Amino acid sequence: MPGRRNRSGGEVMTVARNREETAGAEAGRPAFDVASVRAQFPALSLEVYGKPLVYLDSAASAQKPSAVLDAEMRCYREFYANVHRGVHYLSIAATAAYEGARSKVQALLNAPSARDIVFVRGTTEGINLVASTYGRQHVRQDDEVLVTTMEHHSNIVPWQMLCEATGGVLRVVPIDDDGALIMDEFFALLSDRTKIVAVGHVSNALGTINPVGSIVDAAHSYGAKVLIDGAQAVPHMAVDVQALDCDFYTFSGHKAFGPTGIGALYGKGELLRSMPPYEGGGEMISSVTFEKTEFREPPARFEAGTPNIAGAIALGAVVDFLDDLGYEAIGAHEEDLLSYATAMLEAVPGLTLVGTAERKAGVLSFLIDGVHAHDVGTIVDREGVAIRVGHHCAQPVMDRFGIAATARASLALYNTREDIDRLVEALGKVKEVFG
Ligand code: C6P
Repeated sequence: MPGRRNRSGGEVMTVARNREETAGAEAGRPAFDVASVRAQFPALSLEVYGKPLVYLDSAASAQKPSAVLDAEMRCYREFYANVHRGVHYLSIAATAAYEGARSKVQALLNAPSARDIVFVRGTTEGINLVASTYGRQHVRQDDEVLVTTMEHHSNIVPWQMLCEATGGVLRVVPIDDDGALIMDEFFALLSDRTKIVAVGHVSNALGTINPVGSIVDAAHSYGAKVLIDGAQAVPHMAVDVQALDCDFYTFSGHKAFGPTGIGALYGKGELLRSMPPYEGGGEMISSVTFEKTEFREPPARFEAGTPNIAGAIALGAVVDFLDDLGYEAIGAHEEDLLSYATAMLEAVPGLTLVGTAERKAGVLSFLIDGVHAHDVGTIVDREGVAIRVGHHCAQPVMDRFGIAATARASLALYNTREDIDRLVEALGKVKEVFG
């Protein structure tokens, strides 16, 4: 995948500084043409309430390009059978495509080996898998697991459950008023008791991009392992797990333009090999007797039962799709959009942005004076604009800011400045209704 990765340090994410500098500047790539990108997403030409849809809810789940939809359908139509279980033609073809998709995800994350990639249902399952295997193995009474205030519930609850079961202690790194991690507090919380640090690469509620490279380095100096929740990063930026040196990295396909029910967990090979199984069942064993079962090497050990075959193959098509566009061009486009959206929203009377960290991805959480977020969401919906409202499965973030909910517009590579203009126009209706 030439030209896509930035290996120049621990923070491997590519949000370009300046649109002109990089959009289309990657060797041999056509310029990022948002109109032609949009044309690849059938859902983006829908009308709702008689108005063209503006989709600003990609952090919840992204729309799907035809190439991904076709890849999934093609599998079912042309080469579908169970994988790793058949000697017949279709099973061999499906297995080759399924394992091919694993290699594509390996390349996406720059993992050293395809064996380090476990297919999971999504980020939630990836985190639960690590908490219930590596976590159960290594966290003992009074050991500590570090998370941050800005984590999604999926990166809190599994660790809380682990701590309850083992006598471990959950510690929380606080965030400042802009929604940035307070790194001094993180360094102060690290100790020889820290066994796991679990941190989001990008916050779904605030958009903050965390300095995950520095977090990994500091955690490793205490012998702790680091899991990065990449659910909100992979759709937007290049991720290089080797440069980051993280121990685990997980993401969901559906937020990255892929199907629901498929995602991936990267784990360092030696860690995965040392971990017990997550679930028991077919294909994760090398032999079974009633006395004893021997387990297979990873990733099979962690993929009990028939996997989401077509979903995994479609996830492979996501990798091709992102690779064709190039993360540099995607990042430049989204950065331009984020600056535009930030300025436009800041100019809306009575609107306050929640999450103003210096390093941000395309998430704009906001409050409107005197109007409940749910009313904001409902009114803009009638104008054809889809946003999310609520606590975004990040209640501790809401508590930190002393609020119950925000309205959240989240951006993806297919959004345009016109989408932002439509949002701002729709917010004008909120003002009309609530005065
Ligand atoms: N956030 C949102 O609207 P799953 O549900 O397993 O695909 O992803 C869970 C998850 C984990 N971490 C982060 C940072 C996330 O943003 C999410 C999902 C969605 O923000 C749905 S709650």
